[in-house]
Amino acid sequence: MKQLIIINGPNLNLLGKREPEIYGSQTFDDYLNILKSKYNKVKLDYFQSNIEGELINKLQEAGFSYDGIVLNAAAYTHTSVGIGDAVKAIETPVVEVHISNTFSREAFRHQSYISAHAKGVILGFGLKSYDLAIESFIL
Ligand code: CA2
Repeated sequence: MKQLIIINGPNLNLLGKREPEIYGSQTFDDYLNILKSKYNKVKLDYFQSNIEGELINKLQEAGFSYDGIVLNAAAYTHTSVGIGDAVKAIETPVVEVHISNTFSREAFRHQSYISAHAKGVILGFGLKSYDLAIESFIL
């Protein structure tokens, strides 16, 4: 059985509770249950933190044992050399995911410190971006 982990960055714990016009009205916990039943042949773990160092620790911990990492580093995508370095350093392939189309938003969201080290990038499909990332690991 493939082992995947979704790692979500800062403020994604507010999904479904704030800014539904951008990020939708579903909480991530509800969506995670849908993902788990849809991809029941996969062992799907989940980690969320608002703290950069905790995200780096989790990438290092998961990055030598899991088959794939689905990473939405949220705002740290655009600022964190440390998270980019961690993605580069680990062995497990990382698919970078964003709910919104970051290229149709402010210019500062066009920069990613992760993309160059990711296996691929999926963005702009709402929460479906996570489905597509999981599928990229199982197809
Ligand atoms: O579109 C995405 O998935 C983002 O990674 C989301 C980040 C944003 O900084 C990136 O540019 C694009 C923001 C996540 C914040 O999520 C919230 C959810 C509900 C309410 C407020 C924030």
